[in-house]
Formats: sequence, C-alpha cells, structure tokens
Amino acid sequence: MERENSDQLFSQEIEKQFQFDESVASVFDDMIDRSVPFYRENIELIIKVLEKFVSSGDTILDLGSSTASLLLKIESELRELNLQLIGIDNSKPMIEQAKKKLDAFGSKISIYDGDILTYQLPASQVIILNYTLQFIRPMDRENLLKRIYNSLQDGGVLILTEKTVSRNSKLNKKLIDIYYDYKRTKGYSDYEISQKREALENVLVPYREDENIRLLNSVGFHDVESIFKWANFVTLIALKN
Ligand code: GEK
Repeated sequence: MERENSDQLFSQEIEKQFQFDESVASVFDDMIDRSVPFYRENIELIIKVLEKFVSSGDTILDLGSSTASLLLKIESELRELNLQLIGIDNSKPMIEQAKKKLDAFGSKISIYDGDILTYQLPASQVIILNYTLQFIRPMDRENLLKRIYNSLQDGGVLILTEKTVSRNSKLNKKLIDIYYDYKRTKGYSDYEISQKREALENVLVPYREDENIRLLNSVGFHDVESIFKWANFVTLIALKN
C-alpha cells in the first residue's frame, strides 16, 4: 500500500530535469530520509556540534532549509538556548511545506523565500549548508562561500554536507554502486534509481572532498575537518578563527 507523502516520483517515466517543485516538496521528507544515508544521525551529530559552539541567543542560519526539518530539530533539542533560527530557500513549495510544519509545531523559526546567492545573509554564529552547495552552479560556489565566511562571526563555524565524487573512476563507480544498494534497501527500484540519476544529471554537480576543502580554504576557512563520512557523502566543519 502507498503511504501518504511517500516518494514515488521516479516510478514513472520522467519528462524533465529535477526541480524543487510542488511534486518534490510534497514528498520531500520521505525522499531525503530514504535517499541520504544517515540523514537523521547526521542531524543528531550537528546538534552535538552546536552544543559546543553556540551560546544563548546566537543566530543559526540554514541555507537551502527545504522543509525545515533540521531547524525544527535544533529548536526542540536546544530550546533553553533561545537561539535565533533562520532558514532561507528559493523554492516556494518547500517554503510552504516548511511553514505548515512550523505552524503545526508552534515554532518561532523564521523561514525566508530567497536566493542564497543574493540574499543579504544575517551575521551568524553557525551557518549550515546541508546537501545544498551541490545544487549551486559551480561558477557561483566560491562567491557564495566567501559571503558565508563574511557573515560568520569570529569563532563561528560552517557545517557543509555534500555528496562527493572520487578522483579514481573505478573507486567512484564502486561507491556509487554501494549507494544504489543502499537506496534499494530503502525500497527504491532499479528503475526509480536510474530515472532519478538521469533527472539529476547536470543539476546536482558533486565535487571531490578535497575540492570542497580547497574551495573553503580559498575563501578564508583555514581549519576544515570532516566530522562524518559514509561512502560518497561527507560532512565538513570549517572554522572562522
Ligand atoms: C535538509 N538542507 O533537509 N537559493 C536558495 N535555496 C536553494 C538554492 C538557492 N540558490 N538552490 C537550491 N536551493 C536540507 C536539504 S535540499 C537537498 C537541502 C536535496 C534549495 C532547494 O530549493 C532545496 O530545498 C535545497 O536547496 C536542497 O538537510 O534535495 O538533496
């Protein structure tokens, strides 16, 4: 039986490139939960990192906040810190889904409809870019990361999670195979996996882990470490000293 809001989008033949439209937004929570390995555990880890880096009243900014799952979890786990939680996304259907969830939880999170490439980023202690940079055109990435660096307070941190590629093409293929095996265990068929891969072609453009680190270094983040890694997914923490 089909569950409500379950991701079946790629079980039909696709006619267009992947977009964050109404059809994606309405199944997004199920899609990301089944498509991103350790999505929930990664959120738990990020909250542990925040506990070490934030103080009462600090601002946390989530860029590409989608349906606000991460911000809602931060709000509920770190309630006593009275953090200013802000999300920015440029997909109206995503913002709508996020707002429905915020209302349901009586949340104080602010979600703004804006392009993170041009939006005036508020001064923040922590900025989170989870699975979002990979959707930004390569030529715009450095400028975005520079603006993020400038918006962070001294002692602030950027948390960046991305899908990655490997330098060695054989290894790359094997890691992708492992990832597709993972998706099969989450109920996706071979047909859905290949349809989605096609739809994401040239839309999701992953970099190697070392390319991401070099880019972060180039905009001023001299201390960058990975805090989580699973096959071709990595979470980096970058410090502004
Ligand atoms: C999560 N972080 O749940 N400006 C604003 N938003 C953008 C832009 C842009 N230029 N480009 C893409 N987005 C979330 C998951 S999803 C990743 C992030 C995925 C938004 C886009 O609308 C979408 O909501 C989000 O970035 C990427 O951890 O679907 O794999």
